[in-house]
Amino acid sequence: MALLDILEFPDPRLRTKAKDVKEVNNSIRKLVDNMLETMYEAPGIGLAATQVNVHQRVVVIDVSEEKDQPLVLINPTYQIIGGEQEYDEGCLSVPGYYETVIRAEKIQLNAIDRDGNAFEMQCDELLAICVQHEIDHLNGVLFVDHISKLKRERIKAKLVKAHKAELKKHR
Ligand code: GNR
Ligand code: NI
Repeated sequence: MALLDILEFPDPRLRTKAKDVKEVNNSIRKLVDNMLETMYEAPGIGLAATQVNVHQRVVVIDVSEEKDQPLVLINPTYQIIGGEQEYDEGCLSVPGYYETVIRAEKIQLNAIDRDGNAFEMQCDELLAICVQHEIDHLNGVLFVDHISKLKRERIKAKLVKAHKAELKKHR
C-alpha cells in the first residue's frame, strides 16, 4: 500500500473530467486500496481519484465514527430524491477552508463495488453530502464552486501564496 499525493486548488488538474472505469481489475483495486489508506491518513471522510491525479471514476468514503465502514464507489451516479441541507464543507484539496454549501438531503446512489458488482443505496445526512462532494470532484467541480466568486477568489489567492511560500522553503 502507498500514500498518494493530493492535488490542491487551484491546480488545473482538479478540473479534469474523469472517465468511466471499463473493468474492475487488480490495478483498479490497488488504486482503491491506496486511496483508502490516503483518506484515512489525511484524515478525511472521502477521496476522489481526481484528487490524486488519476482521472477515472473511483471514489472512497467512510463517514463512520469508528472509521471502519469503507465504501468504494466505481462509476457512481445519483438521482436526487428530495430535500435540501446545508453543511460547512471542507476539502483535502482546499486545506484549511470551510464554507457553507447547500446540497440535496436525500439521494439514490448507483455504483459498482470493489468486486465489480453493481449496487444501489439511498443516502442521507453526511453520507449524501459526501457522495455529492466526491462525484463533483470526478466532474472537475470543487466545493468552492458552490460559494460566491469573491470568497472563492480570496481562498485561491491565499492558497497560491501558501504554495509559493512552501516552494521557497524547499529551494
Ligand atoms: O474530509 C472531508 N470532509 C468533508 C466535510 C464536509 C463535506 C465534505 C467533506 S469531504 C472531505 C474530504 C475530501 O476532500 N473529499 O473530496
Ligand atoms: Ni474534496
